[in-house]
Amino acid sequence: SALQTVIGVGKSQYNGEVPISTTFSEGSYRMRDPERGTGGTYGAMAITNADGGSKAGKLYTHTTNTWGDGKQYIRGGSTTNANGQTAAVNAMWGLMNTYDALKNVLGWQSLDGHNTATYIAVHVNTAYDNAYYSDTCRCMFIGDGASFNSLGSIDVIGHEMGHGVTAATSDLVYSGESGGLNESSSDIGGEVVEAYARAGGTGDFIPSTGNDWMLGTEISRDNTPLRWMYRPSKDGSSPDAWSTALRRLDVHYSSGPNNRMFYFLSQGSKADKAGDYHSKYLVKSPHAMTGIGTDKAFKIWFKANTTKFTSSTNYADARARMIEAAQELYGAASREAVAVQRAYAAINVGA
Ligand code: ASN
Ligand code: ZN
Repeated sequence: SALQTVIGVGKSQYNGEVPISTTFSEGSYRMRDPERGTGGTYGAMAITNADGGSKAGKLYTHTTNTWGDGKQYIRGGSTTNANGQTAAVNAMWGLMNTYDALKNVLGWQSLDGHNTATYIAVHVNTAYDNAYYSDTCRCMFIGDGASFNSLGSIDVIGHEMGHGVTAATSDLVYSGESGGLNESSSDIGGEVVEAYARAGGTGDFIPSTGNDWMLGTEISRDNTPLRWMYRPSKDGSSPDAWSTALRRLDVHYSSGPNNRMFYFLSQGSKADKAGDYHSKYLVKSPHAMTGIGTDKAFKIWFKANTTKFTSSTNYADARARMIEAAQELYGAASREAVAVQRAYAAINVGA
């Protein structure tokens, strides 16, 4: 595309005023970014307005390059929040950071690694409490929420984009243990992008701090996240460790143990002791371990999911492939490979 990216001002709902990528043509600014993806439906990474429908709708355009007002969109409300631009700002900011984290840290471009552009449609359906990825359009749909606030937080967008990466690579089947791993891969992606964005979104490294290890904290109206990676059972439905019962659970619960594995791999864990029941790091002795940091943990996970997993990979396979990935990246007898083994042992997979 001959069009150049112009940086606009976005008033986001969860991250204050943010710089967002747009282009200018035929008298208006358009929410599209040809520097973060080519081809696809819009020839660029883009944000569209579904305006209460279930289809992608129209590309966002505006007469000036200042967008949104930072407020929750209320359909038919007295303030219509600058035509719902705030949700578009949220989406573009989340997508820019997700794209940059994958490219700058891993050298992976867009969903498929080949820079095929994706897009997000916002204001999908009415009072819609969800967000999802569709492989048909290689795009994402985000609702305004009813019991939640607008679902465009960075971790949710990183999560949905993660489904696109998985669909283009391992294609883990979305049920049973592979479904739990598919979901966990998206939760991992969401938290990693959150850490990346909070560090400024420009480096080539995922920091080990900055994210909260909970999915959907910002979209919650009562401070209750959707999922807790450090202790999945806090949601009342997810197990903290693998068992044979796991395969029958909803994929958003069977993801729990692998989420916890990733948390331990990054942050480490401490041996159980009486009275320490609420520790994030609590784990049965002898599986206490030192974490290797989020950057390395993510590089190992991403390599395993995109080059080693198959559609039917289960928890035991994932452990074996993760050890292989760590050995290839950091050495056969590396502490990183041992840490992967320990992190899986801590969730009852292998010894
Ligand atoms: N938001 C959900 C997810 O991405 C939608 C679904 O159940 N697939 O996991
Ligand atoms: Zn998901």
